[in-house]
Amino acid sequence: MSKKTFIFDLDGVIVDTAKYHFLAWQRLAAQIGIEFTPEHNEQLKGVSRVRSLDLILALGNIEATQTQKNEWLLQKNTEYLTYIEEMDESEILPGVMQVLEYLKQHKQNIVLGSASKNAKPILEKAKIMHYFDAIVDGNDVSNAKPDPEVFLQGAKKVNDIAENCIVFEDSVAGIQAANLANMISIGIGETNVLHEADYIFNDFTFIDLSFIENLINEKCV
Ligand code: B16
Ligand code: MG
Repeated sequence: MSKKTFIFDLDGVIVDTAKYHFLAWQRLAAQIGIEFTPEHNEQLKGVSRVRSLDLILALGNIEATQTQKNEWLLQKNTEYLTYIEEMDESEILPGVMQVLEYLKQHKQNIVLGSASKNAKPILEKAKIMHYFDAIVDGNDVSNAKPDPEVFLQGAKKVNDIAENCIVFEDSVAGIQAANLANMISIGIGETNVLHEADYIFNDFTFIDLSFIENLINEKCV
């Protein structure tokens, strides 16, 4: 069997932390006087913390000083971390473990490519840190998705070339980043949202292990 590099996004692919981001952003938005709905939250998927705040402030046409923004960012993250603190492996999304296990057994590279600066504590809480050969998160990159930097850094960390990498992503920006990196993109979510992906599955329970086996054995381009 050949060796490929499988890069996983975190929020929305491995765990459903979007609901916690939502609760924390919603409380902050309400405090500032902005209505923040689940639909708005959709637009923050895969988007960095700083950019997320800017998008929320734009909803309410609010301008703020950098000092004020930093305070709000800290407040949001402090609340978000209280939810993360309570997390455990039961919050791993259905079907993910089966794929991680298969890749590990078949000695494939497994890499994390996330925009989150909280990726490591989340992996620890979910008790799956040991599956990953490399981690690239929001602390490592300077250019957010759709810039391919996060995935290119991931490939580099395991000494692989981009054409040998497969990316699992739930956000449009993440799929675009994978495509720009010349990697195979697999969208996890809805077809009408992630239509730019090479393959799309509703969730990991729809991924057959024979599909993963074919990806592993597919020749590099
Ligand atoms: P943090 P991903 C992203 O993670 C989330 O989808 C996005 O909603 C969040 O704002 C971003 O991480 C930053 O998260 O505040 O924890 O640094 O999907 O790229 O794994
Ligand atoms: Mg995501």
